[in-house]
Amino acid sequence: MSNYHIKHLEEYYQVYRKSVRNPEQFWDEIAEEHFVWRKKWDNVLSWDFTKPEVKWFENAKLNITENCLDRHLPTRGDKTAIIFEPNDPKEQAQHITYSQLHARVCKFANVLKDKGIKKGDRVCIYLPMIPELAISVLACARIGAIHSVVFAGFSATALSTRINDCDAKMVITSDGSYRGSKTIDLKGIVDEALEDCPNIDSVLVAKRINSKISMKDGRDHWLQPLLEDAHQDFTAEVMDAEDALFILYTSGSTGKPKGMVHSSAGYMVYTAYTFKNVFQYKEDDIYWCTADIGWITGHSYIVYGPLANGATTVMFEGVPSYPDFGRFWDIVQKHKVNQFYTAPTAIRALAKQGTEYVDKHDLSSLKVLGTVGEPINEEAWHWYNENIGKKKSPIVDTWWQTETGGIMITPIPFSTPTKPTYATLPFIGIQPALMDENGDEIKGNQVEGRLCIKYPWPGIARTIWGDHQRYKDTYFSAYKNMYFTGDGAMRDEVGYYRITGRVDDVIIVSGHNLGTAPIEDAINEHQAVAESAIVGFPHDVKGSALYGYITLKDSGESRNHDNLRKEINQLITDRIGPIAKLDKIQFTNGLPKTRSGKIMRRILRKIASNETDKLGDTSTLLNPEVVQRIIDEKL
Ligand code: 7RM
Repeated sequence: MSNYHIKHLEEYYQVYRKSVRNPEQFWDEIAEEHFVWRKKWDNVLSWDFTKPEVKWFENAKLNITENCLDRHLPTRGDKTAIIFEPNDPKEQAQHITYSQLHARVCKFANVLKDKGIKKGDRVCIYLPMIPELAISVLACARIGAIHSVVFAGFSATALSTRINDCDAKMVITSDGSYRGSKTIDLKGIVDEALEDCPNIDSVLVAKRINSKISMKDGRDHWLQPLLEDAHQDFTAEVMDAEDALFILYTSGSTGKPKGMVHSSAGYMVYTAYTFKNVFQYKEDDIYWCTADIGWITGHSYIVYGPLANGATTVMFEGVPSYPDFGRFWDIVQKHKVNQFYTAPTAIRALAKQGTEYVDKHDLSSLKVLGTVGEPINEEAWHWYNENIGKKKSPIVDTWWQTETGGIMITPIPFSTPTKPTYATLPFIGIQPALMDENGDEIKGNQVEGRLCIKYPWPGIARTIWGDHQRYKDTYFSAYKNMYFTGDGAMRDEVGYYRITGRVDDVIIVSGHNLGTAPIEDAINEHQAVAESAIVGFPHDVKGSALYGYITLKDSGESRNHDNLRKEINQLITDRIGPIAKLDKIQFTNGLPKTRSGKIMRRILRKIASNETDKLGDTSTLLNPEVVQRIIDEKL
């Protein structure tokens, strides 16, 4: 029996039980029947969460691009693989077939090879959402180079940190990018970043906005002429199942970003299998995920998962508000999108505009709606269900992480009855556990705890680049023999999960994970700042927004506060990016601290959220007197 495509709830339970009773046999069958291998594995799984070490499909050989491209050529060569929808709706959309995509990836791989890129080298990709982004990702995979895509909204400092952390040799970028009515000078940002990156040998530059940019002799090369001259065949490099496919950076609660490393075989099997089932993708469907490929959602569910299934995947360059707030619905109508996957923050922003823009469009092609990135509030869920899905398209609220590679807790549409704000049931093969503060598992239903996973799944990240100890400390040390997610969750009376949010110092703003520590580090660089603490507070569009409590040095006391606020947000923009700017900045003459000198962010969080009645006992603080003052002076 093939368990590749689950079609009803009974089947889900049956396959789920099978997948947890005998995971190895289960994944062995999925991997065997639905992918092409250069050589099969000797062993399905070996693992030890105490080291931690996880290996799937040991000694198997493959190239993920043969699964995403070559194998489709005989049957789907003329099928559209990627629909590129440009920022400007007046510019023609591009339909790239599987044969064309294959040729373009091969040409690109030849260019990489020509420029000295070899298997195992790291290549940093800093591109807007244009076809070259997907193509360069696949070209790296084809040659066996490890791609590290950096979201093109990150600043020069954030980019150079990521380039240096993995010691990349090459950067792939563009002359600039379009974002609504604006253009962004991406090449300028790269040039600035590279002042601190001595090991970059070459920069490939795609032409997008035709701006005047400077090209450094010997280092920078225009991409298009190189591609034109390149051969359109490239024999895929043979990769080991456990060879790294890519690195993707995610914020940590402390210090520098974590370069999560994903494998070749396990990641492929997991993203393909989840894609097929979570979106119930059928041949000829048009699937659209609005994420940027700079995030894991784009890696797994714009590029690899859809292409491994021979799907048609939409890539949108623009923003939901340009030329107006009807743009998403315009694209759904234009391309007859069947599956639509977006973030709660986008839904809230669009819901704010009422239904005027929605009503003007024909959304009848939609069959499945998805959300990802943060908890979806009840109001947004209903708005999405009623106005976009017309109560006919199930909503899949998918919980997962950069670290998990693919979707972990989710309804299966048309099988799992949905429930607003609940991600519902574990996906096939996923064994969640809720843990209490003493490290014991909380069994039974109607309980709440910290969300862990008890058993490996093929998509789990294998390490943090260059820092296996940090991987162990972050994910495998809080609870014995468990992967700790950093999230809290509830389990209801029927076993459905509801994710309640982060339990660490990560704040999710508009679906972007932001660690408080790097933001505080940036603020503290300001010469007038003595100390700072960042907390999240509820925001009707962003989900959470950032509230900063800042104490000034004596020298800063006389400065104009509004100017200081501007300078501080500029510093954050320079160090991290505009997504990390603070919504509110309150200057205060002290921060509440424990006796050991730790800032009590819990108290600051309550104040920022107007929950001062729930402060609890503050008398044990080192400086309880500052609390009332902060409340009185709250913004
Ligand atoms: C895919 C992605 C991971 C964090 C995760 C959660 C939060 C993601 C949901 C969610 C509630 C969801 N990767 N999160 N999906 N919270 N419901 N459906 O977002 O690495 O960028 O973020 O996002 O806190 O730990 S991520």
